Formats: sequence, structure tokens, C-alpha cells
Amino acid sequence: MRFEDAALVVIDVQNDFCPGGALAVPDGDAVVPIVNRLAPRFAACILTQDWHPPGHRSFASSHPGRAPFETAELAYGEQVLWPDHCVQGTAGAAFHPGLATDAADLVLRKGFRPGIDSYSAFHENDRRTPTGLAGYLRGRGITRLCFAGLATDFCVAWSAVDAAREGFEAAVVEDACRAIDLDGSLAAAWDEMRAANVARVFAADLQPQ
Ligand code: VGL
Ligand code: ZN
Repeated sequence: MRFEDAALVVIDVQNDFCPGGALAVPDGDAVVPIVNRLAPRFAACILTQDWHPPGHRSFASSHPGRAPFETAELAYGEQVLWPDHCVQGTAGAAFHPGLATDAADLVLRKGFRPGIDSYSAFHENDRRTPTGLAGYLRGRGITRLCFAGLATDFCVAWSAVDAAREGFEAAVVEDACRAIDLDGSLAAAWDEMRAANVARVFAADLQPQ
């Protein structure tokens, strides 16, 4: 079985989000074999890559006196301040070495504007600036999206909710994701996804019948 009108969107499976990385998601590398098995079942596979310039405004190090995981008010609203991570061209920004990147049709980089973070693969955190992904998918006739990767409660959730708002049928493959879970952020993310009509599925649900 192949989902002809469906794409797997693999969010930020990069070294900095895996154990040993600058913003390590617990057990983050566990998604790699699951994603590699799922990707060939879809008509399209899209990888996103968090891709920040040095000194990005989402970095706590850009805000004197502030520490990682605090929040700050930026021009577009509240923003969590992160440890420096996924700096363009660094080993931390590279995909996990086990990820089957050759099978991807598109690598979408996000978070490259110095002053705006971009959790979602569709819009930057100002909720307005598009990344261009919706147009790409529509141009290919893709209507259904399954999301996997890191982290469930930030970039995966924001991407899936945006996808549903853009009119795509969206599902998150729960066991193909791992979360940061900052102060209840994982439960809040699932609540938001449910409210946005994002389906919650498991990799086994996507196997051939
Ligand atoms: C992410 C925090 C900062 C993510 C990216 O991929 O979930 N989280 N940048
Ligand atoms: Zn980031």
C-alpha cells in the first residue's frame, strides 16, 4: 500500500535534538528507525531542518541575564528561550546520521530569520510569515499529512495544527515522535492538536492491511 495523496513530514530529526545534542529531546534518536520504516509507504517524504543563524533571537544567549527555558516577550509575542542549537552549518544542525535522508523529496529549512523563530513547518512564530510548504504540497496534489520527529510538543504540534488550519488532513504518529515536555507542554500540545482535528495515530496503524 502507498498513500498516493499523502506525505510523511519528518520534523527536525537533527543531532542537537538527539541525546548528546545542545537541546536534547529525551530518547529523541529512537524515532530514527521508525521514520525510516514509514517513509517508503508515502508518496512523498519531506524533512524539515531547524536552521538558525548564530545569535538567533530564540537563543537565551542573545538575551543578557536570561537563562534557557525562560520565556521572553519578542516583537511577535511570547517566546521560549532555548540553548543555542541547530546553528547553520554545524554538526548539531545536521540530520541524525541514521536518518534515511536520500529518500526525501524536499528538505525545508526554517528558523533562518535572525529575529523570528519558526516551530511550524508552515508559518514562522509570528503566525504570518509563510515558509512556502503549503504551496509546495498543494502543487503536488498532496492532501493528507502524517507528522513524525522532534519535538512532539513544539515543532511537531505547531506544524500539525497549522497543517489542519491550512486544510490538510493531519495526523501525528505518536510513537514516531518524542517530546521536550516543559511545564506540561506535552499535554497542552495534545489538547491543542485534538481541538484542531489532528488525528493521533501509531506507526502500526499505517502498516499495509
Ligand atoms: C524545536 C525548540 C526550538 C523543535 C526547535 O524542533 O521542536 N524546539 N527549536
Ligand atoms: Zn530552534
